[in-house]
Amino acid sequence: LPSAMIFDVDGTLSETEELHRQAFNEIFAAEKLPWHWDAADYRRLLDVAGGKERIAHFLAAQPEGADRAVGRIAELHAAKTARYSALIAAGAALRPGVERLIREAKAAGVRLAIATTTSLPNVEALLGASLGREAIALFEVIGAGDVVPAKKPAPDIYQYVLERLALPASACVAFEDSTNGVRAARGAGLATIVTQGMYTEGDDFAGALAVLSDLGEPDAPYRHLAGAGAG
Ligand code: XBP
Ligand code: MG
Repeated sequence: LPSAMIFDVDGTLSETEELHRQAFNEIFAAEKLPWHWDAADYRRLLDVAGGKERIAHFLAAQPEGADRAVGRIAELHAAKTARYSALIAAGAALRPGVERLIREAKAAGVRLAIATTTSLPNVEALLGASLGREAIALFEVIGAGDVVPAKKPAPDIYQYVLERLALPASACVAFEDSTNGVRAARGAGLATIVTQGMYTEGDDFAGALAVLSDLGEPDAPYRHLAGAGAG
């Protein structure tokens, strides 16, 4: 067993990106900003990790209107975080197998941590809504949001978490869902297991230890293999 498991949040613990997208769009509408990100737009925008960085990247490509928002990115993003946390609190499900892995790992003495680009209130809202507030304490280290200036694919957030765990990368395993996430974890020297998600299926996961559809559930071990033998 590894000494610690380090989990990404968005796309890995839960399919949260549709709620992030909804929260961004609701804030644009509330502020009368003429933008709406559809799913295809958002898939491209996910190349830039971090909500503030994503808005800035988007604004830089707008032919007009961006000047109304460019000085307000932090304010717009704070409103988006508040909206997203409320959406998550109203209902959030973990991906298959996540709760079982977390609980079995903890029971076996494996230390648990989080390395995410998203903001801490969002992590707490997700864990609280899915596992209960007390589950936040299952994670010994939560590296989130702006605690490191360079977001994924930079390795900084994983290095931050490893330092606080006081463990070498070789003693840990990372769980990720995206190209940026794998690059960050691999950049920190971590073996990385990928569970592909709705926005990341088929992406480049070069260097990953394994690429899975999900972490499975013991009562449905062959579910995602349906059709695998065809052809
Ligand atoms: C997820 C992200 C996050 C969320 C938005 O990346 O890129 O930016 O989409 O979160 P990862 P914030 O799963 O690789 O950490 O708006 O709170 O930044
Ligand atoms: Mg992710």
